[in-house]
Amino acid sequence: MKKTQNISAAEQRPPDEKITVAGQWLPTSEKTPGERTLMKVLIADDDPSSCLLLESLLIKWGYEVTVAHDGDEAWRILCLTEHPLLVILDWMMPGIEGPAIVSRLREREGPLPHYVIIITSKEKESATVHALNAGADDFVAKPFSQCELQARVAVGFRVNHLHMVLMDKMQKLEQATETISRLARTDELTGLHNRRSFNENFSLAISTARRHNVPLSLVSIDLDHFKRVNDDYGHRAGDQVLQMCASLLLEMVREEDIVARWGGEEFIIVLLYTDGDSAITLAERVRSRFEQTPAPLVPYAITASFGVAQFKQECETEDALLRRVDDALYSAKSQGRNRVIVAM
Ligand code: GH3
Ligand code: MG
Ligand code: MG
Repeated sequence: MKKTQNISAAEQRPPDEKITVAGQWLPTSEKTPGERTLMKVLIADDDPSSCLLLESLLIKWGYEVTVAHDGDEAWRILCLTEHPLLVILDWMMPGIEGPAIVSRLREREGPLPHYVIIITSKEKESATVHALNAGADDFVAKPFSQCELQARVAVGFRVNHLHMVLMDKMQKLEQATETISRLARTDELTGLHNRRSFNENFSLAISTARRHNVPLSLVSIDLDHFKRVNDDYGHRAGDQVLQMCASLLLEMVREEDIVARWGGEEFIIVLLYTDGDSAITLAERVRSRFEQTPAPLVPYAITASFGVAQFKQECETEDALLRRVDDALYSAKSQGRNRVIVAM
């Protein structure tokens, strides 16, 4: 004889889940704050006895109930910042009627939509159609079966729960995208803008300078004899020097200036609203600060060479400006390092 497996529903359940009083599958025995929010239900019904019955049933099933005795009161409650997302509305009430409340709700739904059950003694098929077309999620005719109503309210809870899970995942996805986007633009060692971010910001700054006819200058920086630091004191010492230089640069510029790691031991600063003379002053201040700041793990201060160039609005391309500032930097190197040279 074929052996049949007779497993009860309880045995089939995953071990870490349980059925709550609302008949819902929920992870673990404790509800999260979000799930507790979802257990809040608004009942709007002008018939006192029907209202009382609904309220006592829902409380018995584990929900937290708010009651409104007419449509206007229901709408006022639904306009409060913290209000139930599960809504049971009588069709005909003084003030705004059930279907009209649903229509209003649907017009202003946010990421967590309401689940609305319309409940009424109107039994015609057209009433169901009207309620659903107005935006209701479900329709229950009076007198209702308690089991059926419990199951239908539980569906509402489940749908709202799914919306909440989805919203949570979307928020996490947005945060992850933001983090990835930030990392893609940041130099890992120094936290400065990387080359990609520099390119974007540089182009934007050049456009602004052209459009508004405001000055823009570049300062290009290359640490002197940096290879020796690595060779003599190790790569870790070299990394720490780079981090120290980045911190000094950030300390010395304005918030709106763009400081980027151009590559290796080279940095570049975009100074919008800054003419060549002011850029020279800044470069000279930085040069002097580097010279006077003891480097970590290295027994001497690290110096740097600087090229400075002011953007020629009328005629210059981005590449031409970069070439000029680079040439100035090379001149600083060839003239003995630890100096600021202005581009021709
Ligand atoms: P100069 O004064 O002519 O600029 O000489 P330099 O030694 O600074 O220039 P060179 O181009 O010969 O060497 C640059 C060195 O920078 C070599 C490379 O190993 C080092 N470097 C580049 N990136 C990093 C980094 O991320 N960490 C460390 N520790 N060193 C780096
Ligand atoms: Mg270099
Ligand atoms: Mg160098």
